[in-house]
Amino acid sequence: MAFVDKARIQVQAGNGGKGCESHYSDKYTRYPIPNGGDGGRGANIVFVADRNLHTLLDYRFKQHYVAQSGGHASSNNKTGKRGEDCILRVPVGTILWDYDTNLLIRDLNVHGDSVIVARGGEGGRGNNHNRTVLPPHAGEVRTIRLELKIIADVGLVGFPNAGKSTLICGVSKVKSKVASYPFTTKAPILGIVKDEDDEKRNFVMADLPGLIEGAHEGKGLGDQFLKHAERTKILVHLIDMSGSEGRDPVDDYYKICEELDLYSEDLLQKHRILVANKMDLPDAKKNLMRFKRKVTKDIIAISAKEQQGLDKLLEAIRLLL
Ligand SMILES: Nc1nc2c(ncn2[C@@H]2O[C@H](COP(=O)(O)OP(=O)(O)OP(=O)(O)O)[C@@H](O)[C@H]2O)c(=O)[nH]1
Ligand SMILES: [Mg+2]
Repeated sequence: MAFVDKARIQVQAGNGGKGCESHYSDKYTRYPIPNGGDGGRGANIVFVADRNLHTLLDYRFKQHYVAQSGGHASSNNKTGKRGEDCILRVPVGTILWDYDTNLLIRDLNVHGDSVIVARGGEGGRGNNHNRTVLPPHAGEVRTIRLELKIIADVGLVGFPNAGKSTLICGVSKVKSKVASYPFTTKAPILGIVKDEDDEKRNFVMADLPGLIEGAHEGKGLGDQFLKHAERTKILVHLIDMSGSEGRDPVDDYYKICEELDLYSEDLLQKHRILVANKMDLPDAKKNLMRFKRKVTKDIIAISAKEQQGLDKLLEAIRLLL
């Protein structure tokens, strides 16, 4: 499934620092006083959910993480320094599994959620207070499987050839196949629409396969992906305003609405942004005027191919999100 992102990494928590064996004596002490401190604790490996991240890509490039060891102790009762935790940030919705036992560790589904997956080793014991010196413990080593079910913020719906793939290619880095035959897109494809100035304004857009009449009954590529549309926050409904292939944009609009409604009422109730695409083609202006008279004036005109009107569309999406 295109909606699942996976990675596997090995983590190693920090080892404990060595404890110290030492004695204090001066000319007044009859018996030397033991004064070796304890070693510092090794650092933990911690996962934290972060809403500004969207993929596990980083973890596919770097697969080994080692946390800091604890500092060694010294005489005069000085304890070793504690290792600083190694924080691994993952997108909200990431599920962590132990690779070897296949047991669930944690489902990090709220921003800021955190979990320690590997504990740092205890520091070695020093000989102060007349204790025996003990060696430090090693940090935990673990293989973790990460799984992310990406939930798109925005889903693109519309007839085949409306220009959904052209649009997602224009606003994100994802490559979705564009061609002039219907059902070019056969599985959902996700793209991240970035805002250069503010990471918080990034969102995930899903290019969904085209809808046709009867999709709710499974016609065409049908309802398998309407399930995905159900999980998005808003829908962008794309209409080919040029009326190419002898199609009528007003008709197209009502047909798609009907399909969404027949599939589930929730889908029809979802926030939707109407978009008139292919405005660079000759008949588009005339059709748009008719569309505004007959259906609604609330529609954003763009040309996905010529990259016109995209800023206005992205602004409208961000406002709704
Ligand atoms: N002139 C013009 N052509 C466009 C525009 N947007 C898309 N097209 C063309 O329309 C055709 C279909 O575009 P796609 O982006 O593949 O359409 P789609 O909605 O993803 O289609 P499916 O994946 O089959 O559902 C391609 O030949 C595009 O080049 C546009 O704004 N203007
Ligand atoms: Mg497509």
